[in-house]
Formats: sequence, C-alpha cells, structure tokens
Amino acid sequence: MQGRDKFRIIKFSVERRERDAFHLPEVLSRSVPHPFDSIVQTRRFDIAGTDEMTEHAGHDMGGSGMHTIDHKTFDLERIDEHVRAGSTEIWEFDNSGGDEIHPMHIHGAAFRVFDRIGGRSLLTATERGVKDTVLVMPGEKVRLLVTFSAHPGKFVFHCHNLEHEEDDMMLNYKSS
Ligand SMILES: [Cu+2]
Repeated sequence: MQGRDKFRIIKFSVERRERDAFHLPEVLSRSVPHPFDSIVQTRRFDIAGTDEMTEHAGHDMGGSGMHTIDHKTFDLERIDEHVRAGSTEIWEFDNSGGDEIHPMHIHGAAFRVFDRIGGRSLLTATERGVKDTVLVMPGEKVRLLVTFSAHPGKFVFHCHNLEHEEDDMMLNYKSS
C-alpha cells in the first residue's frame, strides 16, 4: 500500500522484432487556452482528510470510508455539486494537510492544470496539455480550469488511487 508493500507485477519477454509503418505526425495538435473571462465559479475540495471514526476501525480497503473528499465518502444517490453543462470553473484540490498521494480524476470534463501551490510548486511538462487526471502530492494544492462536457448528466470525480477509490473517495456532480 502507498508504494511500501511488496507486490507482483506481470513480466513481458520480447522474443522477436516486428515492423510498424507508424510515423510521428509533423505537427502536433495546438493547445487552445481556456477563456479566463468565462469562469463562472470556484470550488474548493479538501482531499487531505481522513475520517477519524473509521480510521482506526480497520484497514480492509473495502469501503471503510477512511479517505474522503470534503469529509464525505461516496453516496450513489447524493448529488454533491451542481454545474452548468459546457461551462468553465476553477476547481481546487487541496492536499495541504495530507500525507498521502491523490491522483484526482474528473469524469465528463477536460481541464488544464492552472497552478500548484506547496510541495513541488510547479507544473510538469506533461501537465501543459488537456488533462482528466492530476497528481496531488502531500502538501500540495492544485488549481484546475475545468470545462464540463456540453452533454448534461450525472458524473463522478474521485481519487484514482485504487485503494482510495475503493474506499469511497468519490463524489457526484450533476451537469445540466
Ligand atoms: Cu487518493
């Protein structure tokens, strides 16, 4: 767990050489900046919290509710946030007080990582394009420019660390 446990991985043995006609494109896709003047709202989510009531109750990784977003765990029937389809917002994932790594993933939206405060205090080269997941290390707060799909619906956002998402570190948002 958290990179400290031993685990088995699959091993691939390459036994012969193959040919492939693939060529890299001459020009890569252009990145289009978000329209800043169209940001309609800012939302902040505390992802550092763990539920102290259940933290000591067991470590079965099976929905014991240790890991939270804004001190909440997943409820299929609850809508946690309401957004406007096609709109752009600033979403802030705050792991300032946390001691675990959270790769945060948003469904039904594409975002740009605007900045990272604390921790590494920088954006990596791979964070300059359009993303759907952002890594938030302990002590870090990231701000994202999130543009929601034009299609209305109910979507989730969650930590993509398998142990954490299985532990209900996930909320719903409704886009309409
Ligand atoms: Cu996590």
